[in-house]
Amino acid sequence: MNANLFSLFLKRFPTDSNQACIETENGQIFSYADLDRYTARYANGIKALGLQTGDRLAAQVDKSPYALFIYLASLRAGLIYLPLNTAYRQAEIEYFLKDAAPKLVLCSNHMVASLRAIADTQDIRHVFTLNADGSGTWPRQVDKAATEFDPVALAPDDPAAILYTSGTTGRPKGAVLSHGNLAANALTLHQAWGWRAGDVLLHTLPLFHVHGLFVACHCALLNASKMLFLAKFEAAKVIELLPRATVFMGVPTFYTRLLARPDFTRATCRHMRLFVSGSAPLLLQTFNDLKERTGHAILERYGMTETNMNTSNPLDGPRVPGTVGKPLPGVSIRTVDAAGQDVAAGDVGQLLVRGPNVFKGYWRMPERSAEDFTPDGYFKTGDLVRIDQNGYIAIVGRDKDLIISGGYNVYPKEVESVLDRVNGIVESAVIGVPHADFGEAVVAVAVRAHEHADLSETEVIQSVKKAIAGYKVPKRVVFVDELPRNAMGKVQKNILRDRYSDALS
Ligand code: MCA
Ligand code: AMP
Repeated sequence: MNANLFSLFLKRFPTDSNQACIETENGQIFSYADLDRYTARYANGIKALGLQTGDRLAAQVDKSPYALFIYLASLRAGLIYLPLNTAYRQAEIEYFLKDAAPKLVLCSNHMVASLRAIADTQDIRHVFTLNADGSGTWPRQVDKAATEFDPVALAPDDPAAILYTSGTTGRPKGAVLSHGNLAANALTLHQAWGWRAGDVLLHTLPLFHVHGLFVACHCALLNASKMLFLAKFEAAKVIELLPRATVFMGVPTFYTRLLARPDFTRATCRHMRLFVSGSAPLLLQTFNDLKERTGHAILERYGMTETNMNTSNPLDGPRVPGTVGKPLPGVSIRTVDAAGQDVAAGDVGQLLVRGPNVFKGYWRMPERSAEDFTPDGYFKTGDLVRIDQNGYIAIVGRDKDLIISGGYNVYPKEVESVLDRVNGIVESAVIGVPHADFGEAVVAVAVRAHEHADLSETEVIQSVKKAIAGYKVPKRVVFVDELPRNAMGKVQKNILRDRYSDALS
């Protein structure tokens, strides 16, 4: 049997393939037959360039049906897909392309100059544009390609995608997800969340991370459902479209933004079956407010780039706020102390996970891959959890220096390295502080050199903005004479977090 994930989607196509697969905000409809034709054409185009199974295809494209089609075509052609956040700046992209060495790069028109410049230095021969309106050099390139293409025969362990996630070192690692990983998780979620005939997904997440690309799209495709596509989350548009949807997925910021609007009501949600939240902690208040306003209990689940989804609150049965539910079918967990010993029931420990959803390692980093697994094959999540007597898991902290801002992960080390290169800054510490909209947001505490005592907050922010994606840029920079350190010389970030906890309120 062909383990190519695209074959699984093909099998689940609706009997009438003229049924709608995607409806865009301007009312354009793409059927499942269109999906088949576009992805076949793209896959033929990929092959015509001479690309082979296992070659990488990088895409930094604005969200649109075509962006989804290029991912699906990459699966179909047996390539490894490398989705890139559209907010990434040149230096970030340079690292990913160098590390993953793609043979083909697709991007939106407004990014092509910088991507071409990078591609030239890295000997990447094929750079094409693919815009959200369907224009670009790629559509022209594949215009005459055939609309049939047999999915390349693959084994379950064959890689489907590389998604970069940063680390404590600040050096991003490419998590390699296999066709088997993605298929297993998609089938599990489809079942666990009770997808049924007639479900319509309102899709407002970006298409370059696990949540929007895999969790949301895979479930809908397995269900032969229609997706209402918004190019990005906008509360007013979501409220307009919700009456036509039954399923919605988002990060907690989406829910707080919806609740901030009086026109988000029980009537808006009259056909809704399921609201899913993840990627960041959902506040009890948000859960309760949505329940009161609409009658719906948000279903919170928990996952990681390396593992896709590990746990979920139940579809039937109590959804317990402040918890991420129980392990999904097929997922085994352990909770261990710093020495790797299992902790007693009810105690806090690091969560370890094992299952068909869990990746096998990082791209070309065997040493990091080995470090992050136990000898018996459990992946160390770095999340600290407590499990209650009913088996519900609460994430109580993180054994990793990570800020989650509006559902995007920011690794302080990466931002500190950029800050420390700003002329006039001697050293810095980056922390996450509470933020009403983003849950947590980035704040930098920095020490200026004496001769640069007039360096301003605005200048620092402008300078950092040139180097990294906007969501990683500190919302505030506070200057201090020195950073608090412990006896070992380590910066005491807990003191800074306490001191600046209301910096953004
Ligand atoms: C945008 N900005 C942000 C963020 N997003 N700042 C901090 N945190 C953010 N999340 C900044 C921009 O740099 C810009 O700054 C200004 O806000 C306005 O940008 P804009 O794009 O207009 O913002 P927005 O449209 O309001 O975006 C907010 C958003 C978006 C809709 C919440 O961040 C979003 O879609 N988040 C979802 C992320 C996601 O998909 N996460 C899943 C990861 P300036 O004005 O200074 O230039 S997958 C995952 O984590 C795992 C595996 C899992 O479990 O799901
Ligand atoms: P990523 O780098 O995008 O894979 O981020 C994964 C991390 O996001 C996890 O290790 C958790 O720390 C966090 N995360 C994901 N879902 C949740 C959730 N529902 N509640 C709290 N944290 C979450």
